[in-house]
Amino acid sequence: MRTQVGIVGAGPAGLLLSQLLHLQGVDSAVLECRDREYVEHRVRAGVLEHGSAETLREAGVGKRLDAEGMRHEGIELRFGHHGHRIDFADLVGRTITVYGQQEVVKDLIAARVDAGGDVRFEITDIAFSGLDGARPRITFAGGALECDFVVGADGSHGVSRGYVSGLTTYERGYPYAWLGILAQVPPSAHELIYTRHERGFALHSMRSPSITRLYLQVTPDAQLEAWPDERIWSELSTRFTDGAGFSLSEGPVLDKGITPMRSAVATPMQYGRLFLAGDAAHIVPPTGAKGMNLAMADVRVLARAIAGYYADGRTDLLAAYTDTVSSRVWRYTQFSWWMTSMLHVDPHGDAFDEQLAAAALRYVASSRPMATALAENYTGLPYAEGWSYR
Ligand code: RFL
Ligand code: PHB
Repeated sequence: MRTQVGIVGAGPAGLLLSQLLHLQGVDSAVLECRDREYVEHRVRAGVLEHGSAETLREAGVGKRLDAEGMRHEGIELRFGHHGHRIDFADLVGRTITVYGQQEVVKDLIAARVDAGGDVRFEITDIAFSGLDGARPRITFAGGALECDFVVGADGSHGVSRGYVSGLTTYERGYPYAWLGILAQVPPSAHELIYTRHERGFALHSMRSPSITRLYLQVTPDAQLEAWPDERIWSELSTRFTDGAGFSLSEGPVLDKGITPMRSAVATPMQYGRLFLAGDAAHIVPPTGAKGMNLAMADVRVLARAIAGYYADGRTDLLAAYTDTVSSRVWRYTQFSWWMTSMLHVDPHGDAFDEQLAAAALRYVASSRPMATALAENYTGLPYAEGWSYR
């Protein structure tokens, strides 16, 4: 079997790449180890930057996003018993769209399948060979695929990154994790609320007018068994309510999970004919809502570079891939680290750390330039080549 681009992983990165390549006449096959049901129901990110929403529209998968996605013009930061709105529309003239990652994944799979695209599920034991030649091969249980290029879009636990020789990984762990729930109850506010309470961080988000998404800072070793629903609601309520004249609506919990927090950037993001995209190459803690957006930004650059190779025989865009994407990767790595440190309570921190975090939050709440910097990063930096994909 042959294809032009063999893509490992049917997450936002792999699927969007396959779709963007298709629009430019380049064939690909997406190989995913899980089944379709699993990837379409994995609850994860929820915030699309201005540019990610535009990219999805340009990729031809904007219909349900426009009908069901919730456009937000700002977020609230809550600390020291007060809430402060960061007005994105006013500060930077851009907005975000709240739309679940699993919906993005469903839309992209449907588009690929409708166009006769090759997306294969439950493909296991993936291995690569010949990456430094012109005909790399992907082998897997029961088959093999010969390609011109291999893309590792297999997330943080994937196998692709292990094939990049001379890889350096820059990493930072954090002394906390997020416990996230999805609840069958209308959101308690119209916008996202990021709260720093003395007991720890909490986030109010949503998926639809009837589904709320909530997160709670917990210790990195926290176990779900220690967090029955009543304890979660009680802790969320304490952290959100704190003198703010706000009451949190409760409802049946539909999904529950604990996510460790980590920053990591691997470089180079390529080796021979192999290119890494999305979480396979870098991880950010979720506080800045950047992971899925960064994955999409990588793929825009990669789709252009691969299309440039087929259309004009260009190899310069491919050679420059790591350098091209690195500045956004590090910008968002710094932003995500900053949001995370400012909003969480470090269990090993002292009173000095506490004062620093409070000072950082007060500065954002009181200074238009600082609020603008937050808004600029949160709504997303423009792509180097401008907003439009084509
Ligand atoms: P994914 O989505 O992990 O997809 C990788 C795919 O590869 C498959 N795979 C393999 N397939 C074949 N062979 C193998 N050996 C394989 N190994 C793995 C996997 O099954 C999977 O289907 O990576 P991708 O496409 O790079 O996308 C990245 C995003 O998923 C991730 O950055 C975000 O979810 C992060 N994130 C957020 N990002 C945002 O932009 N905004 C947010 O609001 C946001 N919130 C979040 C988040 C992540 C969270 N968790 C659970 C990690 C909130 C949370 C709680
Ligand atoms: C979400 O809705 O899942 C979400 C929103 C904002 C974040 C992280 C996750 O920073």
